[in-house]
Amino acid sequence: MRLKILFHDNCFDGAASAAVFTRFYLERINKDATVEYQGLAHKAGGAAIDEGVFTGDENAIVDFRYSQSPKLTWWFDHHVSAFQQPGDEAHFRADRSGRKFHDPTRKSNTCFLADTVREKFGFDPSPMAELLEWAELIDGAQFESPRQAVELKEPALQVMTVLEATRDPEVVKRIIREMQTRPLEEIARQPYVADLFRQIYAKHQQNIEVVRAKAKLEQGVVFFDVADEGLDSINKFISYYLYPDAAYTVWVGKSAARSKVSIGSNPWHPELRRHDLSKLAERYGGGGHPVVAAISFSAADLPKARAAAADILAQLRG
Ligand SMILES: [Mn+2]
Repeated sequence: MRLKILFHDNCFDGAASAAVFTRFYLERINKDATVEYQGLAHKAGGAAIDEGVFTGDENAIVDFRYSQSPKLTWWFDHHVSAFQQPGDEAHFRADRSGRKFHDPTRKSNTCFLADTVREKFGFDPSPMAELLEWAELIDGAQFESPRQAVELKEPALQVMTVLEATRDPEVVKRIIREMQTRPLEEIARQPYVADLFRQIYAKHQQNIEVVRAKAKLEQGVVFFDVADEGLDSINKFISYYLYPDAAYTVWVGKSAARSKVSIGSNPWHPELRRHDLSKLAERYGGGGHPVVAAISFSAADLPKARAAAADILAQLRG
């Protein structure tokens, strides 16, 4: 029996969700299953998930949007924008399998999944308590301070950084396998993680300087455009490290594969929030959470990404 687990790629919550689901499945559903992993990334225009990814006898998606494919047998997500295709939500509501779950009020998909399979399938998630705590803290942006989120001293945050930055799917899969049994401190100490972290951290220090040079705070909103630098993923708290009193950040990035507009609110100043960023992003084909969202465009559509960012900036500053 082959189990395929599809998870939100380059994301601590996505990887931790995959680790918890694996342990649950092997303990409570089928201990003899062989497990394969594949990360899913958001595509331009919110395109449907390619049928070709469902290669298991059972297929699970965790921390990523819904699919109406009959091959999808398990689903757990907490994104507000989980239903992107016409008919997705009605299809989910009509599902009677008892194996598909959505709760957009949950901070982390990892804890949502763990709680759900504990209640419904008698899984004991307590050996994974450390992982659950960090997933909740990271995905809920419950860091003590911008300093904690940007200086990355805790092992869990080093693992998070490697997961977010690596383009090597084997690294992500190895971390998912190790998250099932090993403490995060032990994972962070291993050379394949520690060496990558050192490289990424050096780049991260450069990114802080790029943002410092480019970012402008006006009317409570930080804006910067690092598309020309070829950056499309940076630590999302740098702007609050530099501007602790900002309410929002809007930035434009670009990689070989895509152009991207990222929108976030300052987690340390929730009282300054006046917009639902998920709704704002949906107008341009993106999505996410009320407090943090993003819109992906093709690499060639950088001018469209810039126009969307300018539009959103005007709305947040207005
Ligand atoms: Mn998540």
